[in-house]
Amino acid sequence: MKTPVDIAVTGAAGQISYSLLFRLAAGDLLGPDQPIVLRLLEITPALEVLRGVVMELHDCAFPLLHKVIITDDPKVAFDNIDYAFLVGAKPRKQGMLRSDLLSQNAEIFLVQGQALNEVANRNVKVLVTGNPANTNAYLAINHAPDLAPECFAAMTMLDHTRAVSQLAQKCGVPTRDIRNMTVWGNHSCMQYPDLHNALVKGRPALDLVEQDWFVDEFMPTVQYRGAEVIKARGQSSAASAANAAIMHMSTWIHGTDEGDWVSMAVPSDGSYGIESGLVFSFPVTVSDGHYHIVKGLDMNEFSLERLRRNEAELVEERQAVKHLL
Ligand code: NAX
Repeated sequence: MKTPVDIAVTGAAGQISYSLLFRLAAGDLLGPDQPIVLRLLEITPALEVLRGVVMELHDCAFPLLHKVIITDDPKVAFDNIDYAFLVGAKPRKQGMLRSDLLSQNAEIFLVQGQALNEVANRNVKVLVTGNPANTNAYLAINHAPDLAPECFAAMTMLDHTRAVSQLAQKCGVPTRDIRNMTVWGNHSCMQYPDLHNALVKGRPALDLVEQDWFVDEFMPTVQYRGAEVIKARGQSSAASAANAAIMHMSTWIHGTDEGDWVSMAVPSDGSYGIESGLVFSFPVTVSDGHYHIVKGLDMNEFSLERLRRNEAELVEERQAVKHLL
């Protein structure tokens, strides 16, 4: 029997976690022979609900679930962990300014960055899902000076899979026939789902779909998909977000397929003119547990303009939390 691996999940009593925890315990991330310890973080008032979720986890009798720890202390949650899913964040309430939301969530990620810095494994992989995900990841990186910035990423994988699915449906092919999809920028409606490099069964997507469909249907459908789900379901995306979180972390661990890439929001190294350090969604390949931004793609003015708008939005978000940096 292998030694159990410790995985932290924050916001563990929330809706995304209600799907994520069960998939982790079923072995969907680390495979059928790797036992895990789940270290679950919540705010104190949500611990009672979390106890109910943990009862259900135990009731599944998952063979791989070695132990579950619940806590409201980030240092307990992150103690010696290899993987962290930072899902927990405050939702935007009616009348709340975006800058207030940014500030309140920034405080959460400041504290969690510090705790990760103190107690997590030095090779930890930290995936920030809680919104505003890119800026929250930026905050955490800034408060974890002893961890490499490459230990962190923010989630744009749900935007990526939404984009893959839309293109596959349009072309009448299974999603496995789509390659080299890219979602650039911020996990917000500003994001740029880009078809210029996407391939459908090896053929350029833009040879198969009209430019009008790309700009007037595909792009807004992906950008506003979250709002459409809320409108229909009355609640925000949960199972699909959990799936994307597992897919992001799994790709980070096991690597990308030969000839393909995925979208991940990672600290910029200046590629495509994006300010270094900003957490920006790029096309990335992964090998040996490390992500690499895909370089040298041809970018037309339409694409560059959308990258610049995303960069400007992220700089603005950073400005709103600068008192915490
Ligand atoms: P819920 O409101 O259902 O759950 C959030 C949980 O976080 C709550 O149980 C809350 O008590 C907990 N929490 C709040 N502050 C905390 C803290 N300091 N430490 C630990 N836990 C804390 O939201 P849910 O639907 O699960 O969504 C979670 C986050 O994911 C939200 O910020 C949401 O906007 C974001 N999303 C991000 C996506 C992405 O693609 N990056 C897509 C899905 C989702 O909208």
